[in-house]
Amino acid sequence: MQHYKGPKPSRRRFLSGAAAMGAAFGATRVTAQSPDPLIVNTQPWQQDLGAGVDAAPYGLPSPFESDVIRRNVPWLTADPVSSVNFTPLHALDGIITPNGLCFERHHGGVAVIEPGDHRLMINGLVEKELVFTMEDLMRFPRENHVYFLECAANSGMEWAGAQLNGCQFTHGMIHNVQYTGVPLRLLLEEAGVKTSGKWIMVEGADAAGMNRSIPMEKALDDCLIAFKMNGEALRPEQGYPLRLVVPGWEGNMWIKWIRRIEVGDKPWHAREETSKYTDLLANGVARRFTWEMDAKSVITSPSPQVPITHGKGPLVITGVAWSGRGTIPRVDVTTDGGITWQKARMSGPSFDKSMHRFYLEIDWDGAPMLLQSRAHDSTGYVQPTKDALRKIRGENSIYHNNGIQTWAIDAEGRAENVEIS
Ligand SMILES: Nc1nc2c(c(=O)[nH]1)N[C@H]1C(S)=C(S)[C@@H](COP(=O)(O)O)O[C@H]1N2
Ligand SMILES: [Mo]
Repeated sequence: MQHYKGPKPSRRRFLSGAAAMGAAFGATRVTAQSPDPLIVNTQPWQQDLGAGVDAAPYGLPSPFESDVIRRNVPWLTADPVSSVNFTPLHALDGIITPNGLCFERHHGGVAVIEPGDHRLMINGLVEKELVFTMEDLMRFPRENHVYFLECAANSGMEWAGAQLNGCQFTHGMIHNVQYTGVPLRLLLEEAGVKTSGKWIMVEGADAAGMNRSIPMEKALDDCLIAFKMNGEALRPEQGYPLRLVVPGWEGNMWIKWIRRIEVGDKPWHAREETSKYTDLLANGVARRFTWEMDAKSVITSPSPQVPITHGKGPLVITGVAWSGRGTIPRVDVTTDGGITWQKARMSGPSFDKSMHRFYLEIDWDGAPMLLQSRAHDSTGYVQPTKDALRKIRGENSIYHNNGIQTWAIDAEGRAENVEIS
């Protein structure tokens, strides 16, 4: 395990919160002696007409944002077809993940499906087995909800100690979008679930199929059969034309390109295979099902990919927090490795099982910091330290690592992934 050995920050320096901030924000005083050529001279982009409304029928980000992209870690998996890439959390703000930046996790690559050829079947322990076309689904009442999807393996590489340098890689197996879809409950009611139907098995139309089991209680609660994300059609990578949304539960149950729902009396895994996503506990016993994602948070800036470049003075610390069990009413931030904590400012909508955005504005004195954030969810649960998690779950786990993340900031403003204990 890699532990932090740098200078320990002292308590004194960090008592200055936003309220104590006396310094001016970052702006240059205008004087006749030092005119800024970028404001006093006419710039090239002011001298010619720009592109017209026919230049970009589907708009893309500014070319100056070309670094804000999903990235993969080639050594993580043998093949990009059964692999994962990561959301650039460090470069985003607010709570919504833009569609083109949502991380992807495929077991058999992206299926390309013409919506007219797509079918969704409900079979098994139902009164009538049904097949829906996309057109059929559009006739059911639909709902809009913002939910996070987090892969159970998010931060999994960090169990044994600080490893990947950037929140894109340590925490980027998550996205948060607004879904439009039909409540799964309505489709199951249409088919008529028999009283013996206690589980659903959900299957994708991709080469991997997946076949995941979900208890009937959850299926009838808040699951959606979604066809839109952030207002537009699902991206192929996210399951176009249909995906299952399982709010608050681990990503691998959110079947993409969903084509079949089989109602059964027991979990599919009990019949066909063993679960692929198990949590190995300290006593060597594997926990077969862990569904809800526990409360978690991470500081997205400053962080290893976003060092502080403006020197000391006013500094905006920001990050995201989420819980599979509700909302996030509170996030605490420490700049001294947990000696003192300050309540961060939450900003933006607070939806159930959605990402939340927090900020802490400080007056940075230019000394090293150990930055951490700690989420509290609406059930009262508080995000644990990594050491506390290891005490319960041992050193051999991969999945469901929701421990507190530490970034060590040096006097130059550079950030590094470390662990302190
Ligand atoms: N059909 C199908 N559904 C799938 C997968 C898959 O490979 N095939 N991967 C699962 C896993 S493990 C995760 S974490 C999420 C990832 O969703 P995303 O690609 O939209 O991020 O989809 C899940 N649904
Ligand atoms: Mo996953």
